[in-house]
This record gives sequence, structure tokens and C-alpha cells, in this order.
Amino acid sequence: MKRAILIGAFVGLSLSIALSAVFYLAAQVFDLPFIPFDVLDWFARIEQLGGAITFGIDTLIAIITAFGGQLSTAAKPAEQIMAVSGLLVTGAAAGAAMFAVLRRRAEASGARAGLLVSAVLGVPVTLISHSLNQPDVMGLIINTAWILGAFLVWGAGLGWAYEKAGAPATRDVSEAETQVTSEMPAEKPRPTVEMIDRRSFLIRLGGATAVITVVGAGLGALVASERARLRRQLLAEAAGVTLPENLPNADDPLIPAPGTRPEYTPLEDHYRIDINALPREIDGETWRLNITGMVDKPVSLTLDTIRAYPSMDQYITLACISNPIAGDLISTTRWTGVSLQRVLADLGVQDGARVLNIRSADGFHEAVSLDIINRDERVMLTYAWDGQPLLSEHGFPLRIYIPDRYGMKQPKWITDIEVSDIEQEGYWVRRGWDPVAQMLATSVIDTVAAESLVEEGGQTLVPIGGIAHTGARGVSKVEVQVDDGEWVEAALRAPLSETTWVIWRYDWPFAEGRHTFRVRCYEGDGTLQLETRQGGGGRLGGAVGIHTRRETV
Ligand SMILES: Nc1nc2c(c(=O)[nH]1)N[C@H]1C(S)=C(S)[C@@H](COP(=O)(O)O)O[C@H]1N2
Ligand SMILES: [Mo]
Repeated sequence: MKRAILIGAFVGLSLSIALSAVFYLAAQVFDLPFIPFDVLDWFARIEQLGGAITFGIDTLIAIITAFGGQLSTAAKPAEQIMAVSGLLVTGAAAGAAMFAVLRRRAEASGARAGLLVSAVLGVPVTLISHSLNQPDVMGLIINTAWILGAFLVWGAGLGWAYEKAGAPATRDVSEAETQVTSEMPAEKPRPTVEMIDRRSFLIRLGGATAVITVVGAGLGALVASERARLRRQLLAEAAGVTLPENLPNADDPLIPAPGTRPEYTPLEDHYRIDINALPREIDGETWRLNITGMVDKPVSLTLDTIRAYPSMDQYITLACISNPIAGDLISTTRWTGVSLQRVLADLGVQDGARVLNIRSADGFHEAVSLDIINRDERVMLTYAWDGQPLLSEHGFPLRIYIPDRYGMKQPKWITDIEVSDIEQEGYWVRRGWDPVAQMLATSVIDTVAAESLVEEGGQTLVPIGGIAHTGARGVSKVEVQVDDGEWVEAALRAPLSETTWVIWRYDWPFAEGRHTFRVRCYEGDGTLQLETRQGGGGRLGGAVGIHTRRETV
């Protein structure tokens, strides 16, 4: 019995690995849904389960970052590893359970059981995939046929493998067995013909699924990278906006300390956080922004209409509320779009309207009050980043910008805006996160550049540098402390805008040994940042506290 369970688990696992590879290849080549990601995304959206999934992902991220990975690059792979593992574990468990149950019922048919198991898994998974991807009628038919078909083949494989390697020995085989044993009355039990048959069947099965996996995953990865390249090329060509030659603070004399992060984040390095294992891919041609509710003139805007409005550019530092102190879930780029004030002016917002309830293609949603929009023209519907149409992972074709708020308040892939007198709590707010999510002041030491000493007035100095950010409230001062010395004021570079981070630098008189370096910043109005460490994350409203670095120089 124990053997049957082990064999069942092995068969289920091998077949599921191959199934994942085939799903992956089909997803890359034909845009068919990739089932493991759909299932994980679906589970993650269930409020009661979201916590468990977040816990699993956080654990994986902790493992990846412990091995030297970066938070911003570890987050998505962690999620994706979890998604695929989910399918593999389910497959192994299904195989083990099926072999165990069949073993109890001598006359049961493996084929029928395999079909039953594949239906039990395939049908709900098909429905989950539909609920997430919401395909049109044609897509519904194709996706259903594909997902159910793939699971049926997988289940047939399970059934067949049971007949070959899991079923109890038939009479013929046991006769052979007796012959073998009687001819050689060995002290040790010899492998029987039946056992050898089973073993070689399992080896062949493992080999075949390995080949399918390698070919499927390899081809899929090839197609994926080629498509990503083409897409970038197309986006670059389609770009109506171009990047200015010089950044607005190009003539600032302050040179960042060597090792300070780039002031303007290369687009491919911009952090990415959202509730999807894969970014939503939206067709810009058929996409519409529907603005409805308490307006005299509800509209359904095309991307071109939105682009035809007077555009504005803003240099913006975006941060995730889950960013830990000195984490890398914070980046700066140039955003292009149209002020929401300008768009709403055409629609006739009715008296009594208080809020914009915003919905996205991935089911994410947030609300922004009309108060904020009316007093801040920087609140912007954004269609370009870094002079290019938004990349799909950053919300193509449209996202919103709200100054001074963490990313969780700023939906990507926007499809609907309802002007209303009733606020609908945002996706993360419903899950207990900070409803305001105002960005907190934070400062970070990026570098203690002991290998780039500067000589000045007969002194040897160590350049120290990093960033300070206070949302849209400005940075008036940054101070550095070495060991238990005085807090000394650092030099500030002019920021790219009043909403981006500020680069600071302090040239510290060199003293050999092991030292503790600390940094803190003040907001535009002189308020000192919070100094006591706090956990951070959505529930607590962002990580705060002094960033401390110990270095030997
Ligand atoms: N539609 C949608 N918008 C979203 C999210 C999401 O999951 N879905 N995540 C938000 C969060 S938590 C953050 S931090 C920012 C990150 O934006 P970025 O990935 O472009 O850096 O997107 C926000 N907008
Ligand atoms: Mo976030």
C-alpha cells in the first residue's frame, strides 16, 4: 500500500511538471491562460485567504533575499514559484490518493479513475481561469477546450500509469514470480519480473515527462523573451513623448557619493508590485476609460482622446507601503499624463459628488476624494513613463498619480471611474491596510565610499550618500551621525521635482576602524522624521525609523 502511494505521488508529480511546461508554452505562444498563476491570483483575492498567501510569499522572499537577492526582484518570482509548486503538490497528492484508493478496490479501472480525477481538478480550475480572465465567447470556448483537454490527457496519463505500475499483480505475473523464486531459492528476495517491468515503466515515464518539460519550458522561455523584445521595440516606436536631454537639476554642482543609487531609475529597474502573477496585457485599441456616475456627461474615452488633452510631465518617486527601511520598493521616473481636474472639467461633476471610485482590469480598486483632486492639479491620469507608453507591468494603458500617497492608493490598468457620493473602500483598505496611506519621511544611506577617499584642506574624507524622501512635503535638511557623535548636516542635491527623493552627500573626516553611521531627514516645514523603528507594511502604514549601517573603513 505504501508503495502504491509513493508510486502514485511520483506519477502525479511527473505528469504535473510536464503539464505546467505545456501550459507555459501555450501561454507564451497562443496567449492561453497559464493555469498556476490564475489559481494563485484567484486564491490571493479571497480576503480570508489573502493573508496565508502573503505569508507564503513573504517567506519565499525572505529566503531569496537571504541568499543575496533584492526585494524588488524577488517578489514576483517568489509568487510564481509558489503558484507552480501549488500545481505540483496538488498533482502529486492527486496521484497518491488515486493509487491508494484504487489499490483497495481490486476491480476498479485506472482509466475511469484518471478521468474522474482530471474532471475534479479541471472543471473548477477552468471556472477560476474564466472568472479572472473574463474571455469573450470565442475565448471562453477555446480556453475551456484547452484547459479541460489538457487536464483530461493528464488524467488519462494517471490512469494508464496505474494500470502499468500501480495495480496489484495479475495472475500471470504472479505465476512468473513464483517460477522465478522457485528456480532460485535465494536467501534474499529477488526482484520479480513484475517489479522490473514497473521500474522500467516508471523510469520511461519520468524520462518522457522530463523531455516534455525541458522542451516546453525552453521553447516557452524563448518565445517569451522574443515577444518582450518586440513589444519594447514597438512601444519605443509608438512613443509620442520623448525624454528631455537634460534632467531639470542637471546643473546642480553636487556630485552624488560614489555608490549612491541612480537619481533617475532606469525603467527596467523600477520596482513592480501588484496582485497579479503576470501583468495584465491590455489591448490599447479596444480599451476604453468609462467615467460614469454623478456627472452630466458620462464618457467612454479612447486612449487617443486622453492623449489629446494638454499633457503634463512630472518627475515622481513612487514607493510601496510594504517597503522596509532602506528597501528597494521605491523608484523615480518621469510620468506623463493629463490632470484629472482637466478631464473632469468637461464632464460636469454634479453637486454632492465626493469621491472617484476607480476600478482596474485586474479587479484592483481604490477611491480618491474629489477634495484631493480639486486642490491638487498634480493628480494625473498617466499614460507614459520615461517618455514611453506605460509598460504592461506598470499599468498600460492608464494609471493614476496621487501625490504624497503610497502605491497602494494608485491603481494601474484603470478601466472605470465612478463619480459618487459614497466611497468604496480600496482593495488593500478592505484587507486592513492604512486607509490614508500617506507617504512617511524616510532617509537611507546608500554608500559609505571608503574606496573613493577625497583630500580636502589636508584632511582625508570618506564620501557618504543616499536618498531622503518625504512624499510631496519636501526635504529641508538631512543629518548624518557617526558612532555617538554630533548629528552633522549633509549637502543636498536639488531634487528632480518637489515630489521626488533628494540625493544627499556628507564627506566624513576619515577615521580607521568599525563605525556606525545613521541618517535622518526633516520635512519641508522642519518636522523631523520618525526615529523609532516600526514594523512597516500596509497595516502599520509604512516602515519608519533611522537607517543604521555598520561599516569597517
Ligand atoms: N490595478 C492594480 N494597480 C495597482 C496595484 C495592483 O495590484 N493592481 N498595486 C498597487 C501597489 S501596492 C503599488 S506599490 C503600485 C506599484 O506600481 P508599480 O508596480 O508600477 O511600481 O501599484 C499599485 N497599483
Ligand atoms: Mo504597494
